[in-house]
Amino acid sequence: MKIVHNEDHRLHFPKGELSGGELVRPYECPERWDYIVQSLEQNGFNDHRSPGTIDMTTVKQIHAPEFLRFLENAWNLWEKEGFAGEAIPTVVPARRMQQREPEHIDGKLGYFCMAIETAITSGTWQAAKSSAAIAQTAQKLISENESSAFALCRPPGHHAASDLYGGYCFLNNAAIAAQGFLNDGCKRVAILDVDFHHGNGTQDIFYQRDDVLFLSLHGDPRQAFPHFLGYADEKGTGAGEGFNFNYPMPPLTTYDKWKQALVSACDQITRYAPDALVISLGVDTFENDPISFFKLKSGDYLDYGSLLGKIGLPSLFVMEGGYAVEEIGVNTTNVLLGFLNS
Ligand code: SP5
Ligand code: ZN
Repeated sequence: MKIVHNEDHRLHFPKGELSGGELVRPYECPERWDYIVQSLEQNGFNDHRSPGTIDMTTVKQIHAPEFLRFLENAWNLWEKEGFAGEAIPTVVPARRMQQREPEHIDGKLGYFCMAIETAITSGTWQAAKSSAAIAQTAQKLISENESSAFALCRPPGHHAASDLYGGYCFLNNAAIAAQGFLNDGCKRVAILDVDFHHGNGTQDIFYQRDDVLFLSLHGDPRQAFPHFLGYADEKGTGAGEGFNFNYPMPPLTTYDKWKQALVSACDQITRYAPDALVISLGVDTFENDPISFFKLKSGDYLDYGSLLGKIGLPSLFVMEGGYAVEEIGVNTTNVLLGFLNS
């Protein structure tokens, strides 16, 4: 399996993440990438590729122009104000307030943000563009006949909607890849999101469409981030009705229960008969993840990787979350090994 990545992710590494009322060292850090690369190399994944340049035409099919303009300019506008820290919003357009993009950067940040733990820094836009390009390059490999590929994206993408960043995400790498598959001739694409958190951005982007099936297994939004999307009764609207599936699960969910949801999701994918499968691969379902509450063990990742392989579709793995840094490598690699040995 070809692995696509480069070093640009290091350009995005904020000093602070707002967590428990403190600015802590971000959970989403460059070491995550280092541990994954190390584990891949130890397990014989040595077919590495660098991404090509980003295809903005496809990105613009997923993200709003004003949002892309904002991401590109946010750091410059912030710096011009002479602020000492990193760019974090302080005010948001809550219920019954205007939904209009302000001119001042303080207003713009709140207008485009869905979760304020995510700081913007000088290198954020370049890192986000490279991360999307990684997903695009891996997608192209599959469209040109590889049966699978791994896009080692950082920063992740599944919380980013058409015009929202947050949850450590800026551009929705998986959604951009799915759109790339459609542009390259696929009629239908399925996105299976196995990150601990609901893929609110991906769901929102495709909620009214029937050419992309979205399924997400995640912590119940009543207890888990992102809290405001991911309920089981969200089924899609308009043409998209019946093409969105959520599997929220409670704290302390173990692999036997989680696997039942996965099997049910796999059945839906098979019934949909897509031309390609995108897997939003987060390993924050791990029992020792510092910000999540499922109880999967390292061996479970091998098992579910083989279930994904048995679906038998061209499959693109796109890296999302996972914050138990020491084990992120083995857990990620196990999914890919299980997939290849299915
Ligand atoms: C891609 C991805 O996995 N994004 C997740 C973003 C979650 N951000 C905030 C999580 C808040 C969890 N608080 C629990 C703290 C326990 N120490
Ligand atoms: Zn996550």
